[in-house]
Amino acid sequence: RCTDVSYQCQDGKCISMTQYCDFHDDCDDRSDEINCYRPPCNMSNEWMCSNAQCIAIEKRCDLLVDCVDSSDELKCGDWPCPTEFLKCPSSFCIPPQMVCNGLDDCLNGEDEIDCGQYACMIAKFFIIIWSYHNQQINITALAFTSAVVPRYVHI
Ligand SMILES: [Ca+2]
Ligand SMILES: [Ca+2]
Ligand SMILES: [Ca+2]
Repeated sequence: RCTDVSYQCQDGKCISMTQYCDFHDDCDDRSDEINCYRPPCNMSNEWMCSNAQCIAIEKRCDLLVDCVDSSDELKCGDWPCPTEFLKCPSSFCIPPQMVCNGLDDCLNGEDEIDCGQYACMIAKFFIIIWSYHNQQINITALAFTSAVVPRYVHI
């Protein structure tokens, strides 16, 4: 009854083949998500969602929903962040570019506390800008300048 490019649910409904085993329930009886082959996640750089979907490990607790079932953003309190990421107290992991960027990303803005920014000239027209947060240094920009920047300046 379904066309060649569609999948027939056990109750007879036709869905697109692209909806078969895509982690969303498309058949009313959910038969498109039963008996799917789910390859195991690569545990060295992936995390397995509750629905067996694999996502990159940095996407766990990063405030954006990546698992279809949202399980990557649940139970973040004890999740240790990857190196480079800042852990908000008992909460999410903040990527380095969001630390000390002037916007509160942790619930109480802990990622914007104890920040500093420095610049130094590396060539006649280039300056490098970096920031620190609790002694963790992040290079934030390599900028073009015509201004005279002393070798090392707090900005
Ligand atoms: Ca589906
Ligand atoms: Ca996520
Ligand atoms: Ca921030």
